[in-house]
Amino acid sequence: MSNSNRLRIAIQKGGRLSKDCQDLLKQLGVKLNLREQRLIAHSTNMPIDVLRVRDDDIPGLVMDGVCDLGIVGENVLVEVQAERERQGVPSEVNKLSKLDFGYCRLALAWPQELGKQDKSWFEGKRIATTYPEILTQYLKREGINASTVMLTGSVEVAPRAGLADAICDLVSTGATLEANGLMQGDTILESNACLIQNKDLQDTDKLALINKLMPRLRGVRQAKE
Ligand code: PRT
Ligand code: ZN
Repeated sequence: MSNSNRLRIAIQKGGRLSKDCQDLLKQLGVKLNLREQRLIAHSTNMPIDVLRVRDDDIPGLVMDGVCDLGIVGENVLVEVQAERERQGVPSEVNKLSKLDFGYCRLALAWPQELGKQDKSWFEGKRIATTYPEILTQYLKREGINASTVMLTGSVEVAPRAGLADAICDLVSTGATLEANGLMQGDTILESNACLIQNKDLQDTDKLALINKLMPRLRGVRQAKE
């Protein structure tokens, strides 16, 4: 458990969610000194510390109680949750809110020249992905016997490089798939950034602070609508 009496929030250090997370904290009235490249940024006006880490580490930090809150893509949350469930380590969190940024979908794709394909085409194929747990669950659900090839980056080049027959990757505009001659198929998961809380959090001061921030968050979200 986090033994600090300051509320600890994990956000992505450098990546697609960083700017939106920082903007959101600002809109919630949390003043931060983010100038230095430090792991921890202390708020100057509230008892809050912000931990800036890789997005993949955020669910685990919250599940283990190292951080009280975290902002992460649902894609990463679901993947880490499935992996930890399999390992028998704590994998639950309280999902406090969906956020209005980081939208993307996890979708299957294959070389365009093969034309339209249905699910049966995937039988016996190799599918490259950064999300092997989510993909494996989908394949099981659909009764497809295919293998997964784990890649942490450049998933879209895997078919051309001969590493896999197809891919399962995040898509937002579709430009990456198009640039790599890939055709988009089924969406496996739709994802947004979300705010998560450690499910065992009991510290009354921290809970009171979260209760103060939540209406502000709802206000920020409504203002955007
Ligand atoms: O270093 P760290 O591990 O923290 O970052 P990362 O490189 O793992 O993640 P990052 O910063 O790329 O993405 C963080 C989160 O942003 C993801 O987990 C998603 O929740 C969300 N997100 C939203 C996206 C995208 N949109 C997205 N388009 N994450 C990745 N992409 C990639 C995708 O993998 C593909 O390479 O963008 C490309 C496709 O984009 P389009 O627009 O060409 O379709
Ligand atoms: Zn990552």
